[in-house]
Amino acid sequence: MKNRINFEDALKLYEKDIFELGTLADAKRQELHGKKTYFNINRHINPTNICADVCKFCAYSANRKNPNPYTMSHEEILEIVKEVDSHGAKEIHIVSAHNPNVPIEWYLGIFKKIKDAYPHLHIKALTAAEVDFLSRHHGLTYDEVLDLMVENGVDSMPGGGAEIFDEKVRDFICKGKVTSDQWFEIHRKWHERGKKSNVTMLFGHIESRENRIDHMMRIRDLQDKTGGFNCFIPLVYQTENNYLKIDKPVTANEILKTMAISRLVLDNVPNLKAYWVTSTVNLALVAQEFGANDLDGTIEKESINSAAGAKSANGVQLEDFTALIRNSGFIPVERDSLYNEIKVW
Ligand code: V47
Repeated sequence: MKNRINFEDALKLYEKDIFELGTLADAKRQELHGKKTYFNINRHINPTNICADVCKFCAYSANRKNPNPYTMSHEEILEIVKEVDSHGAKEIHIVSAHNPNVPIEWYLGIFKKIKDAYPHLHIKALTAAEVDFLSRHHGLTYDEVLDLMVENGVDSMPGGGAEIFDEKVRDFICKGKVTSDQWFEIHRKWHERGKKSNVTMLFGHIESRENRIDHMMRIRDLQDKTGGFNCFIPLVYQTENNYLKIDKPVTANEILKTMAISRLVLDNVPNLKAYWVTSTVNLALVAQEFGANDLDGTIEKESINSAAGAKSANGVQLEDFTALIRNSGFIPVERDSLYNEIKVW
């Protein structure tokens, strides 16, 4: 592609004045999406917090700091889905810890049960980290796990488990979990099945600016080959209740610059999500001026980031959310999980 930003130039963008950078990212956003800001009506379900892996940044898994292990039954999960379906949710986002005590049927059978009862709901489920765990724990290849996902009704994959792809940082924050190469192998295989996925980046902990740019470049490379990523989601590290000792949270200035740079570097990824759960709603609204065109959704309940201090445990009200987007000068557009427009609010 012509005029692509290379690694060195991307890094230099951090030295620009924040508003100048915002203007550049906004131009790209406007070219792709105008003033539209997408969101969906969704529900996050986190069915177990028992985890075979130990990620230093995680406050969600049951461990010494958070000793409240739980594993939901399929009936409990279906009860939640029934309720959220009645509220008009269009997407169920299911992400679990890596539970070695349940059969693979517990992980996969629930998707089929949801799909059979609610064929209109989009199931976004299983991060590449979970796929890797299921493959290792149950002696299956990645292809076998991915085929089982498709057979059981998973529609798309969330972007979790990406963390930071730089191997040195990754080894420190989440040693033993899916490697960066494996993470990309799983998403490549998923895309080869004609399916879409998202990709995240966990930042604001021990990683450097170089590590962030390297992360973006690796995403851009796979996207050139498959075109399967719908959305890039920079996740702001939440500092509470976990084993990474980071005293100073990353500044709003650095968050907005990182968002803007990702909009410019990831020229082949159509959507940039400001995930209000980790950035706060206020900063997510400002991020609309710095390249972000998607604010995730109403969520209803969230356990992973709220365990680490985010104010997201109970989601956000639809009317409040759309009013906030509109009052900040953007057009709230409800989308489905594949970014087809449903309704302008
Ligand atoms: O991979 C864990 C992150 C992710 C912390 O695909 C933390 O649409 C901040 O991937 N501070 C799971 N983040 C959530 C996720 C996601 C969320 C929303 C939308 C989508 C999507 C995907 O949560 C994990 C990890 O990177 N996480 N602990 C923490 N202390």
